[in-house]
Amino acid sequence: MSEIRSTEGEGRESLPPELIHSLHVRAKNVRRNILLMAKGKGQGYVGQGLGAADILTALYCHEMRFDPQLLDWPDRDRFLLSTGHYSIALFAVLAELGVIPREELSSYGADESRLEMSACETTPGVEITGGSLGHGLSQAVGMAIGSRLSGRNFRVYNFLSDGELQEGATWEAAMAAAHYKLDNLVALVDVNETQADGKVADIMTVEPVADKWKAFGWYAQTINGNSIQELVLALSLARSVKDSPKMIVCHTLMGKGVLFLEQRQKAHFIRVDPDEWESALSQLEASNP
Ligand SMILES: Cc1ncc(C[n+]2csc(CCOP(=O)(O)OP(=O)(O)O)c2C)c(N)n1
Ligand SMILES: [Mg+2]
Repeated sequence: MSEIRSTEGEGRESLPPELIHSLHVRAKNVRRNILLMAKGKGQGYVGQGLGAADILTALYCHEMRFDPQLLDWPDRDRFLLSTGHYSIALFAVLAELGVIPREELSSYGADESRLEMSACETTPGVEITGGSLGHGLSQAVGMAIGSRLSGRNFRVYNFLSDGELQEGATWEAAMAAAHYKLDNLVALVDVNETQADGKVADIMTVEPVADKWKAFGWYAQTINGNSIQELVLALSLARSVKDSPKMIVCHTLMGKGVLFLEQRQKAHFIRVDPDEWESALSQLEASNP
């Protein structure tokens, strides 16, 4: 049932240009929110946020059944952020959708702020408390089974990172998801080739990522996670595949959209001077669209 493929170049013409344009505009807004958050305290997981902005935009602004006015709607699709330190990206898209007030963004990472550097489920719109890596997929499996048993049929999306694939619990959950044929479960892994202490390939390689998921009985696709077109197509295909859980392996560039952050060698945690956040914002504004 599982298959490895790339959607690159396929079917782009079948996607309405206005849809792609509107999602590009949204993704840029999300990136702006990320920079405004980082500017507040002068630091944060900005590289991850900018790298994952297109993934969260495609999910929240297009694919997921999610109503920002009805956060407790029982039939909503669930987005589970395993990687709590990517909270900056989640808050940015929630702010774009009006769930989090824009004025609050600058409090990211500050004492008493709801916008913690590792996401907590007490913040509106956040489904699980992340931070301790390797637990999100197990929770996603439980929720996907719960969706089936309750007859609600919501979908569950789990966002993982490549460093997180080194956690053994992830693979126990992967086995269970395939065993129960959880076709309402879609996982996306951000392969940015980096973890806290350096390059994933140097510390403990996780490649070949898609082959591993295929071997575990998942339907696997590999795409450019900074291409809105590829994300929209891959999510649509994942939705249509039956009888197995689905993995989308997303290759992304840390710092995407801000040249000097894209070129940074150590990007796991970024701390720069206040005037540099201003130039980051200017670089973003100058970029397309
Ligand atoms: C169980 C657990 N072990 C260690 C950590 C510390 N930690 C936080 S982020 C991180 C890096 C994980 O890799 P990845 O998410 O790919 O890093 P990034 O791409 O964000 O640089 C680690 C080891 C943690 N949060 N949880
Ligand atoms: Mg990584």
